[in-house]
Amino acid sequence: MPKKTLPKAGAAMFTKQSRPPSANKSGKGILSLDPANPVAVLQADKMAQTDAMVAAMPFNANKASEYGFNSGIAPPQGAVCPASRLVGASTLSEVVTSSKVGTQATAGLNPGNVSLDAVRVDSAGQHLTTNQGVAIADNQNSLKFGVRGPALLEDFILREKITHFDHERIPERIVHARGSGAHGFFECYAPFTQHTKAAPFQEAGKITPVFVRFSTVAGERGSKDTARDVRGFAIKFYTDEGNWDLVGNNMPVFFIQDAIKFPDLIHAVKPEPHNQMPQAASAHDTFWDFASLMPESTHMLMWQMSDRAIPRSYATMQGFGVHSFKLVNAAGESVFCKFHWSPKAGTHSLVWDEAVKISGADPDFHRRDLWDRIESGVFPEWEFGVQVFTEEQAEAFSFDILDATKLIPEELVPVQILGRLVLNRNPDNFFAETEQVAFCTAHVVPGIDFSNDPLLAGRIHSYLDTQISRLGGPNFHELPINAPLAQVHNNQRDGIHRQAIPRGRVSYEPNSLGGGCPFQAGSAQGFVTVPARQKADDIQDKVRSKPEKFADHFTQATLFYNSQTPIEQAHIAAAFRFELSKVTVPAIRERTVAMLRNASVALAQTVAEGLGMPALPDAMPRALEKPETPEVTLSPALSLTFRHGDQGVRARKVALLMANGVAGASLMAVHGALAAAGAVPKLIAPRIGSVKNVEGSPLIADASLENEPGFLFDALVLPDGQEALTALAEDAHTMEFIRDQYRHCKTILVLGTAKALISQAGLPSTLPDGEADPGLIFWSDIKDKKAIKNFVQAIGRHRHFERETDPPGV
Ligand code: HDE
Repeated sequence: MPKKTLPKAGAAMFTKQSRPPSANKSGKGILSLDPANPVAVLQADKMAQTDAMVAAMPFNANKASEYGFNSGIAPPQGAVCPASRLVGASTLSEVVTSSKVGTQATAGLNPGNVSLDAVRVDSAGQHLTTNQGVAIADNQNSLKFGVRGPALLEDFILREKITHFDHERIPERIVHARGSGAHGFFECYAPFTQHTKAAPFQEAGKITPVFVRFSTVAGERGSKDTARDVRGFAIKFYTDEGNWDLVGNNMPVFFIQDAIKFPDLIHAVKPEPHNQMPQAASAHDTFWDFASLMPESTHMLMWQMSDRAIPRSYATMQGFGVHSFKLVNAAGESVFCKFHWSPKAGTHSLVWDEAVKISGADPDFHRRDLWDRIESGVFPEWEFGVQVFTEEQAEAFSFDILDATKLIPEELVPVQILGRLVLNRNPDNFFAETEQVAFCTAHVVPGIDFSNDPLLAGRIHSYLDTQISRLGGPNFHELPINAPLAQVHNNQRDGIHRQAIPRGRVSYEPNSLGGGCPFQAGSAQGFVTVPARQKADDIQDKVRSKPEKFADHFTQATLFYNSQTPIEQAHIAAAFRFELSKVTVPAIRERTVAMLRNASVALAQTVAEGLGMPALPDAMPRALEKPETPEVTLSPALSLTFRHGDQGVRARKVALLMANGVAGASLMAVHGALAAAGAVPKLIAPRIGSVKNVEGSPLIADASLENEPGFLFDALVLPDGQEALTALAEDAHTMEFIRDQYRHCKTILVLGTAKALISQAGLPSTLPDGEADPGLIFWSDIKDKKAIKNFVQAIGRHRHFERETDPPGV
């Protein structure tokens, strides 16, 4: 839309030259127009211009366009602009210098991340001040009457400091309270204008700044990162047409189908209300009571019991928009779509025993991992893709695309890659950025629209609503992390903590006193809702019900389970066994297994045996006896192993054990090779500090066996050197270190005589089937470079599940 260029305000207002010829006439009788009185001249100018402008709008020309269906599809642009900034000015002397929304703003150009940069505080070289900017002479003592006397009420410095401290906390998010965030960018690979006019997808190479927050769902703000849980994957795109928040998860489906059940779901999974236990865990009575009464949750339960729920890193998990959305192009044509994020590093998870141990040793495991990756320049990266499909295709699917408990198999509708997401900057301040960021599913931009998914409808309301209590009022969008880079102009006013200082006296539309500004953008530039979404809805009236296909609760649960590799299936069964073994009411356990039986008899059978049930319960009655035949019965794309990524070792943490008397040369050769491959090698000794190296200068330990136990690492190197091996063997931490690495199916490199530690730790030297263990690599000849290469490749495979037994042998 062409923007009118307005004369600049400010100093120019005070010059005679800015006075239009009509000023004398309009100013008559109100001010004496003494040319020596520039203020009077200016006031007269203002009145004259105002009068002319109001007169130019004898009626609301757009009124007629507010009625009828077609007006709703293509609303017109609003009315005129003022002749100059003077007419809209609050005062005669105003100058609006902001480069974002001020007089100086250049039409069509969005400055960089002004909102954040303008408020970053750098205290280097600065003295302490109060919040009023008054220098503080003494920050050690409160003001007292005599050194041993009472403190004085007069001490405004003490009182300001304590009062601010008293109010440092804000309510945590009701769900997704625990999370971590980072800045980055989205880069478009190629224009996708045939399907969407959304700003980020308009041209190849276009960069859109983003802020991303990952989270768990059930735990409180200080809870552990490695709980078995869904992970939030929320992205705020600061597009040049406003903010777009894609608030998704690391799983493509959800537990429930209608927003009205969300408070029930969350009440069931959160710590039980009488004793606030358990924290960050679904393994308790109320969750499984609810879940087993809601058979539509079966598909999501499969995902939640899979290794997806215990990711190795935020950087190694997929992301999904979950709901069906719409893409809209410049011609107003629309298609349905699903959004996907796929990690370039591959999808990798923890194993349960490891996740439990990590939660004790490092509850910040994922937060630390994200921070470390970005600080060390190993930027997490994902490819962004869409599944695009038409309404006609959707109607023919065996499932309903408005049902958030269903996914669209990639084998049915392939994912088209549109660009990449890179996270390259940690926040400066956790609270100001990660805690105060406010994602809202209602934040969409022209080119993106909603589907009629009833779960999404509730979310469109919920997120904006929740920010009002969490961030204290309706102006949370003005917090720097939430402020769009695009300009904001509307007639919303006031409210707690208002930052913007709107100029002028007009705060309504239509107006003529502000020259009609800000005016409605019209369909050419503004957001227009796609009129037709689901044809079936048009012929129905108000109703509280669900579409018939929503009643198929099990077909896709079966699809997911059957598409997993045997090891993934075994993990799912073990997770059900663990969770249900924590349920104290036998009838809830039985009901859940009866429900599972509808998805997979084999799974139900394994779980029943694992729970010591005498017999497999009868299958739960189905809501829909004869579901439609699915288009796809096996979807390899649903297995974690399908997305192994580049199989590199970047950011993988490798422990190199050592003690006094270590043979340093071979150990440091491995260290060098790992670092060169992008891994993070760490020297671990019985205590931190210097360690005697029999072959050269002492080595400095990065951590101790006690403060960074084995399960925190992706791989292990056992050193050569008899004295060191004896010292390590005497420390039980070493044995735990080695056993955990082995049990969690990680790669172990054994240098020279360290072979002895393997047998001392009780590790079998072959796989259960007698084959060689590809994750157990022995290296005796330092000149043989092949062993290191094998080691790096083996780490790239992430795990050696061939080794795994249930129960574990080691
Ligand atoms: Fe959320 N959800 N949700 N959710 N959700 C929130 O918003 C809600 C749902 C998701 O990092 C809350 O700011 C309802 C699905 C993420 O800040 C709240 C329903 C998906 C985050 C809320 C859902 C999500 C939230 C809590 C059912 C995946 C964290 C604090 C209708 C597509 C965003 C807040 C962040 C957070 C409501 C279901 C993802 C209360 C009512 C499905 C990633 O507004």
